[in-house]
Amino acid sequence: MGAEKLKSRVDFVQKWVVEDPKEKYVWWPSEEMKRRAWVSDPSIYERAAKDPVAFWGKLAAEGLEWFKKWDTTYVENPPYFKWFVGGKLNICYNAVDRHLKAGKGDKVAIIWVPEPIEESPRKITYKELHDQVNRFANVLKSLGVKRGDRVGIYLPLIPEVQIAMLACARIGAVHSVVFSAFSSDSLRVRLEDAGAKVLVTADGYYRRGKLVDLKASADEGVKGTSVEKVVVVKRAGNEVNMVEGRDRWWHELMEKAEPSCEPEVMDAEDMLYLLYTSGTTGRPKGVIHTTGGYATQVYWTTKWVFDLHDDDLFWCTSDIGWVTGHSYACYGPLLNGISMLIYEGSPDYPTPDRWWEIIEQHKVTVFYTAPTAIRMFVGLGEALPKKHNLSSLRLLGTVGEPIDMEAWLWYFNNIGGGRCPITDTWWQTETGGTLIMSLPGVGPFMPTVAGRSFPGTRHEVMDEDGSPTPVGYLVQLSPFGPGMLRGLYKADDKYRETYWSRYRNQFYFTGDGARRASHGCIRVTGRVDDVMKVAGHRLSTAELEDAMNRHAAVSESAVIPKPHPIKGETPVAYVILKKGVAPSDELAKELVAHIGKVVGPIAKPEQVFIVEELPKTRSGKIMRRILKALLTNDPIGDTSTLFNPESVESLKKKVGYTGPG
Ligand code: 6R9
Repeated sequence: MGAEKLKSRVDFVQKWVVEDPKEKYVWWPSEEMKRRAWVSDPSIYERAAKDPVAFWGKLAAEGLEWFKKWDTTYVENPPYFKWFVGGKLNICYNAVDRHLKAGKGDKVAIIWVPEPIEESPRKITYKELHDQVNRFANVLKSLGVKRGDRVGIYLPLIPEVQIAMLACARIGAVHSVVFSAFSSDSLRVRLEDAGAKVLVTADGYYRRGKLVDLKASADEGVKGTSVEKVVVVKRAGNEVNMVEGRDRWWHELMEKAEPSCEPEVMDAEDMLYLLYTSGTTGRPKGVIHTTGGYATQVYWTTKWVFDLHDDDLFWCTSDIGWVTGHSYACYGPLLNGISMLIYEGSPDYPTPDRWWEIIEQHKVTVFYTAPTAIRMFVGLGEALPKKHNLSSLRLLGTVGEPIDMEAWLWYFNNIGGGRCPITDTWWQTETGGTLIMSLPGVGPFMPTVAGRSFPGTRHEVMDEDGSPTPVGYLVQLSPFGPGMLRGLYKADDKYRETYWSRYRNQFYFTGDGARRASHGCIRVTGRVDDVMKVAGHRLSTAELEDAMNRHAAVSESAVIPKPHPIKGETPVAYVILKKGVAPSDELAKELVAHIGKVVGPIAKPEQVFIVEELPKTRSGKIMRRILKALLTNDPIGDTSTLFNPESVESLKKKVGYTGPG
């Protein structure tokens, strides 16, 4: 689609060309959008900035029901800070009971769409959700789970996942959800670190029509951990091995459970959940989120960023195993008492227009997905969405990685019909909720540009020394958002080092690079550390190297993210074999499969190069910059500091380098 044609089709918005050619188009909300939006007055940014702490205090009081009001809104002792100190609440009570009290018990909370088309979608009202959550809370108690205990959740995207999370929150237990496509090894590492007492899992689930035997992975994953009981949801009906005394069926326990469970009175700063995420080391880190601040931030970001009203149907396509699923496919929508849709399966199964069919059928109004999915659909062509009536949509969102111009315009045009603003939301597992975006009633909406700091938060683009600069690192300034992580589980040194050491505890370092854009906006350009985003999934090179080095044939490895037209990035591995091991194509294939098994299928390297040597500095550090340039055919640059500069020549041949030298 030519830019001119696009321009003429968009008549509801005011637009102009800004200097930066990459930001050729800027859209503003229509009058109708402004009228409907919760926020349409841009002065909110200045008002919030005058006293951000008071601003958040007001939001916390308005958005949530507290059992006891807090004594102090914000206390900061960097790199630690607390919100709503002394306040008491229960997030499950706020997400469920409150809506029953308000007479909204019959409203649909969750529409669940199963992958197999023969199965009917399931609708769960707030009243039914309340019943299920109360029962499961009692189930957890009967299994010995107490306030503060950790519960592992390893489930596909079925409503039991939200029920289990809310039930944990109800009794003050800490949930730790593990992505269901992660391997048993990945599960074990997370369960071990969290010291989980109970695991909630399922027999199996469907992915692209194929049955995945989840219980078999769960059985492997709990081996040697502190898990005492396993609750199994019957989802796929596949044959499973139930271990006597350890494993119990969800439906049997639920049938017998008492239907009412008082919500625990939690402190605002009590831990709500752990979510493991990839950092710069081999082991994933347990990001700690607490109750009051997180609830406040996800409540308000859901409401304002997705502009949700009572008649909306919100669909966030993220799996629950990621933070996006936690905040926008569970807590955020439910805290707001709105209806949300969740879909179990693959976007293109059984037909490549499955998503658009779901939007049409259920009349989804606000749709939130990842650029990687959009890029996949760009490749499939415009005809697919055209087959469907997508006129119910009024707002679109993206998350997970920078969105390129082409994907943005395609999404805007073919899914949003040129009507719907796109809010490009920047945030991280660590920030709990989205922090940089454009508000739909305020704008502007610019391809490739995330937007402005959410009212009451501050971000800056800075150089190494902490001075503002047009191109540099993205940092967050005090007061730190209420939904921010409060630490890394049992890894305080790592917490200080990863986020706070660079700017001596003054600013939070995000790990992202960024540029200042027009209209006070920020364009986030991607990670500057060893974190990769592969099809929107966060992985670390160190984690994959660690897994690779555990293979018996491998002596050393380096995993490098390579740009990929659909996935954004894809891992490529350089491997040195142990002495006496003969290289072969079979072995390279086996190493790919090995990563799939040890980490999960999403982490499989696209290529494995078996090499003799890796370029190293005299101090023995692998020069990743060179390994990357070899993959992207960029200039290799200075090799004079290398201990083994001759290694580069043989690597060039190996990877088929065609760059300038
Ligand atoms: C929510 C989520 C965090 C990293 C983050 C950044 C990238 C997320 C983005 C974006 C550009 C956006 N990222 N949203 N980059 N524009 N709108 O994705 O959390 O999995 O922890 O990843 O994702 O690099 O640092 P998480």
